Amino acid sequence: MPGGSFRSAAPGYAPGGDGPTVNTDGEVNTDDNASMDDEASTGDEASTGDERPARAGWPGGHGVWFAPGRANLMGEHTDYNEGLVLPFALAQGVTASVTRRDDGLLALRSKQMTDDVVTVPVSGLSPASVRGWAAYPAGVAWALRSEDVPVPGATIEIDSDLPVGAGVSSSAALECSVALGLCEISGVAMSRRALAAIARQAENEFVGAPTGIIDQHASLLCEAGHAMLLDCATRSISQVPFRPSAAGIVTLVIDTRVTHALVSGEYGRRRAQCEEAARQLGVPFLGQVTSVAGVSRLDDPVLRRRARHVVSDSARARAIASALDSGGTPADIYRYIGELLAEGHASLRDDFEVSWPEADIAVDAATGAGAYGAKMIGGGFGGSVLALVPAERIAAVRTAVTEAFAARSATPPEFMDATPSAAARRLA
Ligand code: GAF
Repeated sequence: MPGGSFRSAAPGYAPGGDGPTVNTDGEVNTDDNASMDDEASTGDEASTGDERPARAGWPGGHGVWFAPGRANLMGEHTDYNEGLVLPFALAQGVTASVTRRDDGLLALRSKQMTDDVVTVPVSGLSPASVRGWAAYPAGVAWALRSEDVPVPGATIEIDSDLPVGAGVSSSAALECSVALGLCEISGVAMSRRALAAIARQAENEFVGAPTGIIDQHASLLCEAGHAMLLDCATRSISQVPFRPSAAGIVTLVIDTRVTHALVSGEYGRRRAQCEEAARQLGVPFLGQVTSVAGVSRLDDPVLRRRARHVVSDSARARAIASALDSGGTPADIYRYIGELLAEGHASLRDDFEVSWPEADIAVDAATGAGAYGAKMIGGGFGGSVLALVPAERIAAVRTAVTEAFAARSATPPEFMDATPSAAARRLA
């Protein structure tokens, strides 16, 4: 098969196969591009080629930080199962303008929520003490303080070009932009991995959404022109070259306009089912099951399907990373990845049961109009679909999806180019 070595990694779903090398120390190690220096900390030294040194503390007390959203090529609901994920950062994201203040107050404003200005004393923050969008930045301040970071008062002004509840990780982008800013005005340098943990802690414990680690890691650690294979058990990262536009391919996000909420019960129920499946299989996490055959011992058909999704999606993530790293012919590689996207979507729809009608419509319409493949991204029950589309089919795909939605009287979808972009950074 032309460019065919990557195919060997896919069938059989055996994580641990011949994917890109993963360094167990958690360092990036696979390709010719500079890796994210995890010890370089919070500021402007991200993967953008900006060589200025990290600053632990900024006497000026004001700055602007940007953190991107993400799309996930493969590995949905595998993060909290300690499996593999393969996200890439978007060009779109959240900007946080952070100004230190001396009165101990945290004032939170958003250009997208102008009627919801929140002002709270930083010292009075406790889980669930702030609700709505402001809980995310407030939660970050709380989580930093719980790690003994002396977060002062601050005025934080948010702007975003990410749709909320669309499965592109607007919450993590909000958390991560604020985390970078608060750390720096507090005079503390933290590694990006530590910041990802802080941001996740804010989401889990302050907001109350029982999410995994993919979104915060993607926002803080992805690299431009790459997808990031993250082993959620070891936290090892491999940056895999991913430049679809160089191969004449568009990565298109189709926002189905059905919004989701991760604090709602279904996400937590899936997580509990996975934990129960792992318990019955005698492993701490499903990510430790290395082949789909390994889940057949589960008697309960629902638990068996949930586990099969987790194991097979991890394997697909590794297979896609291997394909991208294979040096094969781009058309072959992307056609193959498209097949895996289709498999991944079917698995999320039928085994994990987190898809929703508009996502299935978008996947079918996009594929029917010439996309190599498409799948839902994010937690499910609403949000977006990611499609890999040959550039010459992009207009046809958009039209087909729009018409399919109109035929079912669904809210018209919105489209977003998903260009693999750089991680969070200081803008000013
Ligand atoms: C959401 C969660 F926040 C992630 O942790 C992850 O589980 C994802 O859904 C599904 O892959 O984005």
